[in-house]
Amino acid sequence: MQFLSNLGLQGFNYGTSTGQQTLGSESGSEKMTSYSPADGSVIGEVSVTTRDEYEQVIQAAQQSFETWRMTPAPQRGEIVRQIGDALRKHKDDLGQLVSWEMGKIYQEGLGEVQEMIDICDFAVGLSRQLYGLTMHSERPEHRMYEQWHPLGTVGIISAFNFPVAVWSWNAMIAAVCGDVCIWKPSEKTPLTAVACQNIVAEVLKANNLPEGIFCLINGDRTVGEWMTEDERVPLISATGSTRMGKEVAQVVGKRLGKTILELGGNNAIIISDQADIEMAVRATVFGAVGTAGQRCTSTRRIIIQEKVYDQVKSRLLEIYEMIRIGNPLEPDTLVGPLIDKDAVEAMQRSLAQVKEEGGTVIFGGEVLEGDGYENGLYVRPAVCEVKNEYEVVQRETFAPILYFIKYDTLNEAIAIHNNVKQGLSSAIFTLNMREAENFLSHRGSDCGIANVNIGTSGAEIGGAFGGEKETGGGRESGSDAWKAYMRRQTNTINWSTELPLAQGIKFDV
Ligand code: UN1
Repeated sequence: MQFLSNLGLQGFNYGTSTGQQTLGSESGSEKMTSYSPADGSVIGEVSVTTRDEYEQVIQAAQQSFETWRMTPAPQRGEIVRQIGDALRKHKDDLGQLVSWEMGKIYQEGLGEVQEMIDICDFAVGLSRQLYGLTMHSERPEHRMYEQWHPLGTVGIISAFNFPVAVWSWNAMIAAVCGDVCIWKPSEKTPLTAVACQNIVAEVLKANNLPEGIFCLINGDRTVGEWMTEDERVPLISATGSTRMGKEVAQVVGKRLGKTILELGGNNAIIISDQADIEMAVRATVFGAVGTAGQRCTSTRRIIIQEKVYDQVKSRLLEIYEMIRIGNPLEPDTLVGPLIDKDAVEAMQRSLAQVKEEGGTVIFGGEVLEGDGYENGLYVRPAVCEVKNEYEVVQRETFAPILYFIKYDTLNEAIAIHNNVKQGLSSAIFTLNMREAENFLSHRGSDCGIANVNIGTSGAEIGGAFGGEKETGGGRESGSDAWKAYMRRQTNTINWSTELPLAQGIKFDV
């Protein structure tokens, strides 16, 4: 596996780092093992962060913040530009590692690294902006404006399914904003994180930057909790399940810290009888089986107008028959393995529940056996006919299960669409402009992302990414999501010779 050594990875890897420096010792460290879901083989070991090492990381972060916040934002942008270049250089290797450690196909691994490159470019531009507003004072010869200052240390908790891109959305934006970061990646994908840390280290070294600007810690939830409980970390950005997000929100909320939460989705596509059906079906397939249904934007439900229901169903099943499932690094594969045994079991439980609640599994769902499938993590994507109100349909199962639901009127479709607890991504396929605008209007989709004639997954980095309701309300990546990484300050400057009070108050002393 040439890509491992190209990324500076060996059997044992330090999972705690303040930039270039690694903390811990090979002999003394507790270790966690990274397995490839592709074939169950061990890829490497990563040391678990101890409480002492965590303290050292926090202190390095706090110290480096003193210099980083005083580095002009465009110069911070220059560092991020160089990180983007380093990622370009390592795109193939990192794409392969993402694929090998997480299980998504190589094309999607490359796409993920491209998202990192894109966010670097975006952040570089942003580093010359970070605009505040000016406003007019009610008092003569006074000036009012607002400016944005860095927050401090940002804690990033990321999930296995986008093991590197989601970190970069947070870290690169935070970096140009003048913040320093501590990243705790998923325990399921620790090596991709070490690889990113190595790539960043090249740039830090070339620029003689202090330790502490980009930090890495590793471990289970205990390690995550040190950070969420820590008052020295003013912002926690967490991606993962709604259950995890609720816990993080409570712990951080208790100390009145800030959070950005990007949690579960239950994303649907409405397919109208006025849709380009072929286009709708193709978008559905990518959304439902891409990344083996393990994106938070994966398409979980399709809500189909009854006149085209049979047509959509037969065309979709035709394509599902042809989906090639296998080793994610093989160029022909479209669907790789699920991340682990727990994910396979959760999928099987959900399919059993579909039947218990009165639905039908009309295609797939089985765990594959035989050549290449020995580790039991390969499943055939499933299609089910259900009712939206089933408990199982209301839940996000992180697996390739697609639910079919029928509708008559568009109002009914939108009601079904919104009648779930999550609110991340959504789409309508229709060539009718009135239907499309209805879906995008105030009475339409209640999600953070709403698309017309494209699917629910595969968002571009330029928009703000995140969703409503149990999805957590946070926004990351593009648009003005950067504001969450800074603190706003309103400034009023008196350049007159008087001291007038606002609201015309007289207070003569
Ligand atoms: C995620 O699944 O956590 O929109 C992020 C998409 C990707 C990001 C998904 N750009 O599908």
